[in-house]
Amino acid sequence: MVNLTIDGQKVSVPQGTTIMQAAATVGIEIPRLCYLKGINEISACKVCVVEIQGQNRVVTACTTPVQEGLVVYTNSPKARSIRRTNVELILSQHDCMCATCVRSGNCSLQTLANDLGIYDIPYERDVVDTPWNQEFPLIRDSKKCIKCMRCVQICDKVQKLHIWDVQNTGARTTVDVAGNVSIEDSDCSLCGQCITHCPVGALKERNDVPKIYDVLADPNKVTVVQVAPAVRTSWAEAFNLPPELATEGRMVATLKKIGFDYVFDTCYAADVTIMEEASELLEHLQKPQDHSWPMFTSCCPGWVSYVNKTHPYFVPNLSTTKSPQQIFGALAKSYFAQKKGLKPKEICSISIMPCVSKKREAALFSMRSSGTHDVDIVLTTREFIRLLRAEHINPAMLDEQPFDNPLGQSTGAGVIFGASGGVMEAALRTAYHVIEGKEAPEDAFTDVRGTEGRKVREFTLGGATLRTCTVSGLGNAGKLLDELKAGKVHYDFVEVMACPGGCVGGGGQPIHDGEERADVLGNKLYTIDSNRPLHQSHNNPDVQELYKDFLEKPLSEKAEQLLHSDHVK
Ligand code: HC0
Ligand code: SF4
Repeated sequence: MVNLTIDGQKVSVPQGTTIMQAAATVGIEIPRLCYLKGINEISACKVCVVEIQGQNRVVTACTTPVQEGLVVYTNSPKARSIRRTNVELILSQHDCMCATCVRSGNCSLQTLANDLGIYDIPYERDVVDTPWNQEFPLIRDSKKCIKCMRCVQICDKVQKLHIWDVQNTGARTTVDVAGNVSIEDSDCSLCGQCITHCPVGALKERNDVPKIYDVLADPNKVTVVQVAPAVRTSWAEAFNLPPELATEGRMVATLKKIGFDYVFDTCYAADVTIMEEASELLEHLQKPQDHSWPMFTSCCPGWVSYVNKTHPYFVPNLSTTKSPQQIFGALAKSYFAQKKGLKPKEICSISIMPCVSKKREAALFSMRSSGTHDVDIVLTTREFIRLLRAEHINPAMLDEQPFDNPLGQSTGAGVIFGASGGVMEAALRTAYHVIEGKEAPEDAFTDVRGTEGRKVREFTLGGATLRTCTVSGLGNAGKLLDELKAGKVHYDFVEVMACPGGCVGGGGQPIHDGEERADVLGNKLYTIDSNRPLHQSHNNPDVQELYKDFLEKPLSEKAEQLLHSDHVK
């Protein structure tokens, strides 16, 4: 152990610990901006400077290891003054238009400047302004970039896509798309992890909220909104609602209050996805020679885009079942439209997702089985929260309301889609029922849960062994694909979600700088599953009715036309 003193407190920590980590063990949080634990520990911002007694210098706490006998002052006049200068220099290269910034009120630079009492910037302003396609689902504002390198590192180290890189040198240093290609031509999966790990407003999703106002004001449109599983875990944080008020019913009430005509649940469509995907899996198992192995889930558009762009020879392995978002859209503009005597184009289908990639998925040419876009507008959870605020809705004052029918009732299987392992577990619950002719025990497949990068399990179904693999994060997915290609590993059914931890950790979720919350939010979904009366997609009465009245059976001609895609684009 190494003994030192920080701000007058004795600290004893293992060798190799940084001063920043050592300070945290005694509750001292040293200000920082670029630091991301385990991902970006490069002292780029130099905000975490601390003074060492007896040495006429300051050091960066995030990269300096402790030494025996050090006496550290984290907020001495010298440390504070240098920290202040460093923040002022960062501000001199930053577009400080806070009132019009998407991250105002949730910006680590703004908080630091306020905490340090910086009300003026005593340096010449020098802000880089690079053009960007404002129609692209992911927007980069170079004027806001503080060159902290977090986006570069999260994309390099976790997602291993290497989309961002440093450009230019000296005062003109900035970050841009690597390899001199446009973002549209890059391999970007739109997972949005660079957005949720940016400490400022340099990265954001395209703002589609104005489209909602337009459609709400259009008397010729019927608005139909679906809400993704993960959104119910996080929307209420912005309103500081206690758990007893942060319910699905209150979320529905807010959407009704905004004025949407029908409020439905993506989890219903997730139950339909399972009916189709589990049937596909069984067909593959029955005729193994006719199919590519393993079968991959295809509900995450970040993953589907990744396979298409980086490992296209694996596209035939993707389940042809569309994602719940797109299944919902297709059913809203066919089954639901028919029930209500509406034409597809009279319906505006809106989805609220924890995801940026869903904006691109909805716009794909292949996602127009109703003859028009099946999903017209996609909002992220953050945009949904902004919409609620703009409508000055106070959710705490609203009574709970149920989802509308017939696309609103879901089982716990549909709910857990939002957590890594959820699609796999939901599919296994239904596959077991079909093969064994009875319901699986409640905890039969809980072993696939959790946010580990790769989980390999084996289950016995109908006397045969099914080898499953659940992967989250594109870095882990790339490694898996390479091993599969080299014949090093063999699985039957593989679930991949692009975002670490699955959709609950999605790139459209509320941002908590420096915190990874997929575990906590995933557990909320498992709690909702436990509290649902039904846990298997095949037991959803509304899904049963859909097949009886409209689709006939899974993988029927109509189901294939509306609910399946070859995912080639
Ligand atoms: Fe997901 Fe989904 S689970 S991808 O993360 O499958 O976005 O929450 O809505 O579509 O259901 C996102 C979340 C969804 C879809 C579902 C799947
Ligand atoms: Fe979107 Fe979910 Fe895939 Fe992330 S894991 S890209 S949030 S669908």
